[in-house]
Amino acid sequence: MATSIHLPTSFRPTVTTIKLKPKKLRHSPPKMSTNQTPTPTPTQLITSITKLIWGKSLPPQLLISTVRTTWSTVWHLMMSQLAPSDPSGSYTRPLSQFRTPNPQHLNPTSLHLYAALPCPWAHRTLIVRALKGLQHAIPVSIASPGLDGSWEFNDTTNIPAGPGDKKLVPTRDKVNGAKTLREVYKRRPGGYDGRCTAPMLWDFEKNEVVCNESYDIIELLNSGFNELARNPDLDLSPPELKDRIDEWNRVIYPSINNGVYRCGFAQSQEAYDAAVNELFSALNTVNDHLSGSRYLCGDKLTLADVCLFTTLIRFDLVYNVMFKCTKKKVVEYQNLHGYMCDIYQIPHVAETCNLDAMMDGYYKFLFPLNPGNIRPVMPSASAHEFLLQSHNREYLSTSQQILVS
Ligand SMILES: N[C@@H](CCC(=O)N[C@@H](CS)C(=O)NCC(=O)O)C(=O)O
Repeated sequence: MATSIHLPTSFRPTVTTIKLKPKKLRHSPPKMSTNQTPTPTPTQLITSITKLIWGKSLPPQLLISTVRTTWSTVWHLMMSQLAPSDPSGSYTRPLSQFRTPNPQHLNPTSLHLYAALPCPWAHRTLIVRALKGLQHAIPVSIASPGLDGSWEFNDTTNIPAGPGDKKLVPTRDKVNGAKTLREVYKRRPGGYDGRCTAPMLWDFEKNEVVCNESYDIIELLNSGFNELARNPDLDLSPPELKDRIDEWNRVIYPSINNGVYRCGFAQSQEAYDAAVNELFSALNTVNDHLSGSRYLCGDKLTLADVCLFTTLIRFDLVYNVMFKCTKKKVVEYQNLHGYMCDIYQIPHVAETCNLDAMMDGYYKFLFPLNPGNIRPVMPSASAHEFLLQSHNREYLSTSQQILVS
């Protein structure tokens, strides 16, 4: 039996009906029990509803304008929840709730780090933990993004560990056995109803959130647990560089780290224009500076570099496309790109960079920015092998910093 599809008038240049012949099946179709009605898929359901509303011939103009209005309304609704904005449509990042832990009040042997691989803020903590040689002392559970936008624990995701099988991959919750990160936050005395963000440092003796602000956590990992660290002599925030680190952070955080989010989450053209101009002006400044300096503050890698790196490594993979940071790619900036490869090649850093998990996290889960969930192909210049190419930046250093534990 042939199926007829009637096309709407505007789609009918010469023919009004297309006859589709069903394909001959090579194998007999699976038998279904006669008293079982198969549940329709969401797409079949929507198709049936649209047929009910418009009949067989869909009026495309009406369909398009209806979908446009619905989509845009739902998008604004979702964005107002996902990415709160000020009246001009500029993204305003909510403040973290658990700040500035005092190392003197902490028992380092009862701490557990919750992180997530796509997240640039959590990535900072994984890098500092690895560089300080604290992997054995501060265990980590790695959450994956869930379909409802929250963090969940699932060690059966298909994220490959990558070359050498050494990269971090999602895990179950190793300390609380929770299904979601929200469940962990809620276990604290008094419960919790706020945003359940990663990274989060947890005290499993007190059952309490110690901190959920990445910069506080990296400062703590850098200097708070030297008695346990395998690389205690590495100081990523030495007193003599503190002012310069702060100066760079004042540029990098608003314009680059949060700047890419201000582009991607902008809810007006004006807000996007302001964010994108600020972002690329800051990238130009940093690129110029890096022509004569191996790292941001000279010969020594600091926390400011860690913070810049976690945005750079995601830039061409994700932000350039999905957050419309399109003026340039990092690979087009000679110094920034070499600098990114230089940091990637520091022992243990590449293990914290799961490029597949980063791409999946943004393209497949960050609804509603990519509703089709289609993950674009990885740019070849962002792949692991390319990042291992020689960067020729050693000549910029005059002194040697011991980075390896
Ligand atoms: N200021 C925080 C930001 C952390 C953050 O926004 N994390 C995101 C992932 S990239 C998150 O967990 N979002 C979940 C939510 O907002 O519910 C930090 O630096 O630690």
